[in-house]
Amino acid sequence: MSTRPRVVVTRRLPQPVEEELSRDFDARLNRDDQPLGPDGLKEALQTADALLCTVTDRLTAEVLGAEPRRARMLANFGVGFNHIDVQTAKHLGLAVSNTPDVLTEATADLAITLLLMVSRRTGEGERHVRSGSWTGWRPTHMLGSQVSGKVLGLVGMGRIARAVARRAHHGFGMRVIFHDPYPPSPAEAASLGAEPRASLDHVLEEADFVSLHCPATPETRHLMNRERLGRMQRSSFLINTARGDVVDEAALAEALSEGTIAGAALDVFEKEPQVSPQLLSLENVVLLPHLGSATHETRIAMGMRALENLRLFFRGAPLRDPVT
Ligand code: 8YV
Repeated sequence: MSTRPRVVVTRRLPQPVEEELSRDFDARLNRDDQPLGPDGLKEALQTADALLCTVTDRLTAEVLGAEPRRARMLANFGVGFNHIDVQTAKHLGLAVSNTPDVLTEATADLAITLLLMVSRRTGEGERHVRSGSWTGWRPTHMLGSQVSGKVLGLVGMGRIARAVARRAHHGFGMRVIFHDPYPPSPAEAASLGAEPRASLDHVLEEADFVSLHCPATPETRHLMNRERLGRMQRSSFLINTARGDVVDEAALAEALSEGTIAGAALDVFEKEPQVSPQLLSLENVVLLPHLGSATHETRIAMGMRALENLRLFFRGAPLRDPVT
């Protein structure tokens, strides 16, 4: 019998990560990459010492309560952990870690991708060409909004927002404003060309582009509701690479249809992988399948970071990235 800790890996991971996992642990890999579902997760908690889990695993109080539980640790592959009931995990004495830092640059790149896509109508343009509808160049065809020199409003100013600010200010000459209850130092904000605003409403009212970078918590659920979307300018755009829960998807679809705002670009949704049918029918919204951290380099780095936390835990050392 193996004396190495048993780790259930809930989804397929990049090959180098699976190789290291199999070398250092009694790793139960998920070869066919099907989500485990509540029953599979309960079984994993009952039969393994740790789970290496992802955003597709809903680790609710009910699931975590599976008895008798063998697992002592959840190593989350990802920085966001709103799919884990962290309070219950803490109460049960389950350690939880995440993978910050390593996905900051990739996610910031994707936020900028979305910003450019929605303002320059690139999704629409692609659909136009592929459908064979393009009849040729003309001066008034598919005009979008200029990005350079515009105002970017950041909701939350953590690691990813700062990386977005750097790109926007130093790359596109954008003026950056932000609101965060825990702001960066004035010196750091200045180095990013970013100015604080006293309230979220100030950011919404002033920005040409609003990009969301706050965690999904009970307090931020539907932060972007009908009223707040109404505070944005009619010519402005909403970008979401944070979590779907932060936006009231129905209110957003309404705002986009009625022209309350000019467009939106979303990488995350309230009920992934479902996307509200109204959004699917609109041209002024860009829809991506949760690709924020989806580069080879970043997904390998995320796996290695989860591995590092697992190794530390089973060595009895403090976790590098504890979230409980
Ligand atoms: C991941 C993310 O793709 O890290 C996060 O919070 O949203 C993405 O980078 C996803 O969470 C993987 O579990």
